[in-house]
Amino acid sequence: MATRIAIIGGFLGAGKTTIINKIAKSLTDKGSNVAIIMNDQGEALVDTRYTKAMGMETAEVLRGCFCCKFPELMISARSLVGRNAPDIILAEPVGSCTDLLATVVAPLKVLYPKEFTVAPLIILVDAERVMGKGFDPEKIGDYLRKHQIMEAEYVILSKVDKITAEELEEIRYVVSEINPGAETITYSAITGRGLDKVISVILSDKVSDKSPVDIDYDVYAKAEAELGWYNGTYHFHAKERLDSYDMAKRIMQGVATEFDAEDIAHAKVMIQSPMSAMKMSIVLSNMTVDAVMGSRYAEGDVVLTVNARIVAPPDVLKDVMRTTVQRSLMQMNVAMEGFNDDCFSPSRPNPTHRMRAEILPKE
Ligand SMILES: Nc1nc2c(ncn2[C@@H]2O[C@H](COP(=O)(O)OP(=O)(O)O)[C@@H](O)[C@H]2O)c(=O)[nH]1
Ligand SMILES: [Mg+2]
Repeated sequence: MATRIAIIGGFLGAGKTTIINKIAKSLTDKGSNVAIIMNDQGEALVDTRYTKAMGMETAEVLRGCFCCKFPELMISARSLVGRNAPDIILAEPVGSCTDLLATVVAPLKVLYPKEFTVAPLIILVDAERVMGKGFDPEKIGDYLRKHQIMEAEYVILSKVDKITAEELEEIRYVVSEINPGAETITYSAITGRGLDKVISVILSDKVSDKSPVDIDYDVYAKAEAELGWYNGTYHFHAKERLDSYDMAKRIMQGVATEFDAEDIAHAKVMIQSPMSAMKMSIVLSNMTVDAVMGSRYAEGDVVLTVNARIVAPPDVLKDVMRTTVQRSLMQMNVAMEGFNDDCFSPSRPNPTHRMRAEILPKE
C-alpha cells in the first residue's frame, strides 16, 4: 500500500516543527505509526534533536532543500518505510523554500505513484508576522512568503493566540486576497485551536491536486540569499548543575539586542546533557521556551546546538553568534571544550525536478 506523505511548509519560525510534533504525538497516541523528515540547508539541526528527543522516528535531508535534494528525500522516505512502515510521513521543508508543488509534490506523484500518496500542500503562516507588516510588494522576502501562500492548498494561520479577533479577520482577508482557493485553518499551538482540523486533513484521503504557481527564480534566489544561516555546536562540561534556561536566555537576548526583530526569521538553541534537554527559540522579538525535558538543569557533558536564520551577511552573523554564545558561557563560568560552526547564505535553488503532474501520461 502507498505511504501517505504530508508536506507542511511555511516560512522560518512559522511553527512547522511545533505542529508536526503535535500531529505526530496525537496520531501516535491513537495508535498510528508516524515518521518525520526534517530538512535544512545546513547541518546540526535543533529541530531534529528536538523531534528525536520527543521520541519520534526522524530522518533528515541536509545541505539543501527537498527540491534540490529530491533523490535524498526519496532515500529518506524509503528508508523510513523500510524500517518501520509508517502510516504517515510528515515532511518539513526548509522555511525559505517555495515552489514545492512543482519540485516535490509533482515529482512524488508522477515518479512514485505506487509507493506514495501526497496530501494537499499545507503551508503555515505566522499570523503575527502578517499582522506586523502585511506584504510589501517592494520587499523580496515578502515575494517568497507570498508565493508560499499562493501555492498552498491549506493555509494554517498559526499563533492566533497572539492576535485579536479583529486582527484575525484582517489577516484572513489578506490571505484570501493572495490565494482565494485555499482553505484557511486558524490554529494555535498554545490553545490547541484548529489542531483537529489539520489532523483531519492529514488523515483524509484527499490528495494534492493543485497546479504549480508561476515563480521568478531570480527574485526567489535573491530572497533566500538575504538570509544568513548559522549552525553551531558547542561542547562543554558542567561540573555542577547549570541552569540551561539562564544560558539559553542569555544567548537569545544577545540575538535580540544585535538584530532588528523583523530580521530575525528564527534563532533556536538546544542544550542537552545526559539527563536533560531544553529548547528555546526567538522569532521576531518573541522568546519562547519550547521544551524542557528531564530538568532545566544540565550536568555532565553538555552539547549546545544553535541555529539562527537572520537577515544579515553571513560573516556578520557568524561573528555575532560566536561572540554571543561564548560570552554567555563565560558569564556562567563554563569553559568551552570545543565547537564546530558554519555560516552561509543559501545558494540559488536548483531543483532536481520541476514539473506539472497533470501533463504526464496517466497510468
Ligand atoms: N504563541 C505561539 N507560539 C508558537 C505557535 N506555534 C509555534 N510557536 C513558537 O514559534 C517558534 C517557532 O516554532 P517552530 O515550530 O520551531 O517553527 P518552524 O521554524 O516553522 O519549524 C517556537 O518558539 C514555537 O514555540 C503558536 O501557535 N503560538
Ligand atoms: Mg522547524
